[in-house]
Amino acid sequence: MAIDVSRDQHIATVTLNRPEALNAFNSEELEALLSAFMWLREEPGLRCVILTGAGEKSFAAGADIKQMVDLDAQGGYAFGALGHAVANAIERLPQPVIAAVNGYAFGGGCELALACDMRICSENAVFAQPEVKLGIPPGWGGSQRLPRAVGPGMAAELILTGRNVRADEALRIGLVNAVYPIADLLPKARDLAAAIAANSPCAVRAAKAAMSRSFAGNPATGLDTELRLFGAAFATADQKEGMRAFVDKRTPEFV
Ligand code: DAK
Repeated sequence: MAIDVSRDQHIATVTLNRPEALNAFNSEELEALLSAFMWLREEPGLRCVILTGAGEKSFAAGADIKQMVDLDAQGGYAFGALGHAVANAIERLPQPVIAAVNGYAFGGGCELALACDMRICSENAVFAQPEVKLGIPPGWGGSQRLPRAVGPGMAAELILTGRNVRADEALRIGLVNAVYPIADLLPKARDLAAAIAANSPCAVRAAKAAMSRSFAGNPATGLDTELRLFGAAFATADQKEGMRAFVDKRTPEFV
């Protein structure tokens, strides 16, 4: 199977596992990844997801160029739509998703990392949106999500030149939150996931849902969403427990 899913208590790890093609995605992998995320959203007790690639060389080298080479416009649209469905499923997962980028994140690989809530990477990571070098524009959301992550001017430079971004630059421009030696990447991703999972699951989901609206067109819509979710949080047991624990000077226990 090209997509591996494992679970440790509140945290799931999804591993892209097609090392012979540097974890590039063909339709089969995309379908499997979509199924995995549709399944994860219903998993009881799941609080955080880590997305990573197998091996020490590549997170994902993008869409499968060998599969795309002969596509016509209709086939290209269908392949693009499948990539969109996967990126949207990641972005819309109620639980936060951390991309642990362990090497190349090119094209669709970079775009799936961008659909995650946050990215950390290894020292050997290299990011790029090289689609323009292949005669296509980014097709899995990179034109929308990269400007959000690094600002419109830097996104324009990266998308229009297709140049590589190494880990130190990725950190500097805000594409990743932290850079680690490759051996430390997954342990650090798990630490980050555990820090999230220790918090109120209701509040974490509400915060993710509200943040997702901050880029959904009209900022007023995002602010309205934030206000609605903030009010709704006061109807949850998590809010009662979290605030009661503070008052009682103890650690909250969220169930
Ligand atoms: N697709 C298919 N196979 C790939 C691949 C890819 N993206 N990347 C690597 N491979 C395969 C290689 O062909 C090679 O296979 P064999 O020749 O051994 O059979 C194997 O993985 C190892 O690769 P290399 O031998 O090239 O390894 P190196 O270490 O020398 O180089 C590399 C690593 C990552 C620098 C290089 O492989 C590379 O440049 N790969 C291509 C990266 C790339 O350009 N990715 C972007 C793909 S385009 C849209 C829909 C979708 C998209 C856009 C629009 N619309 C509908 C509008 C998405 C676009 C993309 O993601």
